[in-house]
Amino acid sequence: MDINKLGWSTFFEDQFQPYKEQGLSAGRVLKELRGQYTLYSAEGSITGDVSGHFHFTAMDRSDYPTVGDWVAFRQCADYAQIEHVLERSSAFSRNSSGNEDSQQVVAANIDYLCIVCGLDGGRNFNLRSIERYIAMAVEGGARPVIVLNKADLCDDREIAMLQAQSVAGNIPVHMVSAVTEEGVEEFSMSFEKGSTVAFCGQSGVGKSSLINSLLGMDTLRTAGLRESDLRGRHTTTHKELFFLKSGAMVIDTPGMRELQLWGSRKSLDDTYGEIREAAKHCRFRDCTHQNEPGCAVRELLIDGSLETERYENYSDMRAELSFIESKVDDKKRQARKAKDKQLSKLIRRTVKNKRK
Ligand SMILES: Nc1nc2c(ncn2[C@@H]2O[C@H](COP(=O)(O)OP(=O)(O)OP(=O)(O)O)[C@@H](O)[C@H]2O)c(=O)[nH]1
Ligand SMILES: [Mg+2]
Ligand SMILES: [Zn+2]
Repeated sequence: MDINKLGWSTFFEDQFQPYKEQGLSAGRVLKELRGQYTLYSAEGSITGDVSGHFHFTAMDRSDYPTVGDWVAFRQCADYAQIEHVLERSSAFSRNSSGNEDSQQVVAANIDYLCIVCGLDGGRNFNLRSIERYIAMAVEGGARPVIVLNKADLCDDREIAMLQAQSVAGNIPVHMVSAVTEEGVEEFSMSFEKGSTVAFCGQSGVGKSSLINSLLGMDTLRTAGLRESDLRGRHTTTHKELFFLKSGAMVIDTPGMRELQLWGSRKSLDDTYGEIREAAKHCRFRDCTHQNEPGCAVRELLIDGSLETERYENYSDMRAELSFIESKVDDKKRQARKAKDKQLSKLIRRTVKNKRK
């Protein structure tokens, strides 16, 4: 397949030039499983892993390749040794939520992030959770799309649509059913040739089922919800990119329980446009919109044009992101300190040697 059809662009071409001169090839990561990557390049698909040099120079988990990434690799017989990850044009990341805060890149170089919800009457349709996903899509530079799946199980579609639109702003909302396939055709036509679409959302909302209906075959494994609480069973366990006949590409991801935020506060304000606009009229420029006098955001609460729940969700996310920002800054400060120490040691040694 021609790699131009896989989302390759001048943005990647320019970065790849020096590696090309070193005899490396370009490939896109289709799948990652326990450190093994499946790549797609001009010559077809090949598996491999990152080189020793790559391990040595990688600083952070987010430096490693993820699904959707473009990489420069050396071909050794039928094995690929990945030497570089090209800079990402966009990414959907989250906080890896382990003991230490770190960026986990779920999918790279994506044009759209489909936020999939399930209208099955369980907890799989939650406006506050949609807001979190929108903020993370904006943060990573992907266009969010809200997908209301399982329309066949929904008693009042109009209400569900209105609820979704209340958080969507200008973001498109699609009502579909992977089972009856209603709305699926129109939904799939909204992605142009060569674009990459990542699917995210809680387990059991029907991400894999929807991708199966887009592919026109049952490629991906799906499974029913737990009857006791209508929660998903975490059926999908790895991320993978698939090609659609339309020329678009889709990435399936494992369901997440709750999206842990990653990024800065700036994109949050882009998600809540009305808060950003009102904030321009707050008396204090660094107003946190909590209890400062002359806060124009809290005015919106009083006159009812900003819903309390929406405001509270915003405040929670803002606090979460500030916390992460300060931790990341700490990490950077420590890394800089360590480097400075190294450098001064080196200088001392050089001066000493000169004196000898
Ligand atoms: N009635 C109905 N059921 C659906 C629809 N889409 C998916 N399902 C069912 O919902 C269950 C979960 O679907 P999956 O596709 O496995 O969900 P998923 O989002 O991929 O879940 P994880 O892989 O665990 O993250 C399966 O039993 C599907 O058959 C739909 O549109 N209508
Ligand atoms: Mg799945
Ligand atoms: Zn304010």
